[in-house]
Amino acid sequence: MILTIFGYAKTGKTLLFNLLTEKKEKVDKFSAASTEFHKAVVDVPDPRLEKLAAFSGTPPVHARIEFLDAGAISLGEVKNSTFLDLLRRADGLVHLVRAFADEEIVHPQGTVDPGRDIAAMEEELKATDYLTVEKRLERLAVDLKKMKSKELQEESDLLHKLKAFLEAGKALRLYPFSEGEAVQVRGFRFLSAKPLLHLVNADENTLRSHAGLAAPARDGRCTALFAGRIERELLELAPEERAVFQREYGLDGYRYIRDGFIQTSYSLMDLISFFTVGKDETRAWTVEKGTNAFVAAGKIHSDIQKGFIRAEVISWSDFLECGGFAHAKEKGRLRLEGKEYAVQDGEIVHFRFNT
Ligand SMILES: Nc1nc2c(ncn2[C@@H]2O[C@H](COP(=O)(O)OP(=O)(O)O)[C@@H](O)[C@H]2O)c(=O)[nH]1
Ligand SMILES: [Mg+2]
Repeated sequence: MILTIFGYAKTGKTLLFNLLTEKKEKVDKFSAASTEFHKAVVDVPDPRLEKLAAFSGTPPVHARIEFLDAGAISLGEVKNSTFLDLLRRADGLVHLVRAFADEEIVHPQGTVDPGRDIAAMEEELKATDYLTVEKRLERLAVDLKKMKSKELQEESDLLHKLKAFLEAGKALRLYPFSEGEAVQVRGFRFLSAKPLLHLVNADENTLRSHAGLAAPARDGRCTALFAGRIERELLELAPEERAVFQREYGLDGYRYIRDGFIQTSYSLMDLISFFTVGKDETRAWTVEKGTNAFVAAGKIHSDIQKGFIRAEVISWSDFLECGGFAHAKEKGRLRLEGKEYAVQDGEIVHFRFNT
């Protein structure tokens, strides 16, 4: 899974990237917006997996996420091709918005106004898709004049609908694509169709005043708060000291980005984790919510899917409470499920299959 971080210059994107990936890319105040980008693949932290691995005595294998720090964007500039590609590649977009005050750091729009920036960036994504649609429609019009084609005509009809949808100011993630249509437009990798997280980078003073901006995931969009600089400073302290300073900043219940971010993105993108506990490894797998046992089996290995008999299922906490598979079975806590069973977040699944 790929998540791309983007936003105006100097919103703390690279700082966020560093916190998420434990990298040490340069975070700077003055240099002009750079066009370089950063990339890192990280393990998805999951305390449940760690506990299961400790119990089973096999090494934990985490799910992985690739983070791209796409660098700064100016309005009307998404069309820049390298940048656009970094956004298009993503399974989800993270828009980092500035809400921290700092007179030395110039905001490209002159003032700090996260609500305005959120709206502007959403417009930008839609405008980029609009251009894509328009360009393709022009091409199709030329081709359709030369020859009749049912396929091209269907594409043209659909794109006209999308164009109208965008003209009405709506993001494509709200468009009711049929399964066939979704396949038809997949190649365009529309930006306004991607799950979108607005992450508002505040400081200790603005954190509370912007609390109202935080909104849970809905329709593939959500807004969350982050306190970049304080977080980086706090992480440099020893844990005991950290608690003291956190209290001093009035951030007692503050959730560190490393802990909260993944969960926020998983719920935004409707993803869940299930686990396998085996002889060689204890492993986390990421699938879309509602994925059935048969599809989940295929995620692990096509042979497991082909020979699928049943899935033995138990929640991770029941598994630990019972003391492993054998005891769970004795106690009747292990469930037998068929192909159609929708795997739930945090379940351990043991597939029985014919070889
Ligand atoms: N005061 C303050 N400064 C921050 C915060 N987050 C980032 N910065 C500063 O903003 C500048 C730009 O940060 P950087 O991560 O390089 O921004 P980018 O251009 O979005 O990648 C650096 O000087 C950071 O220290 C914050 O929460 N508060
Ligand atoms: Mg940067």
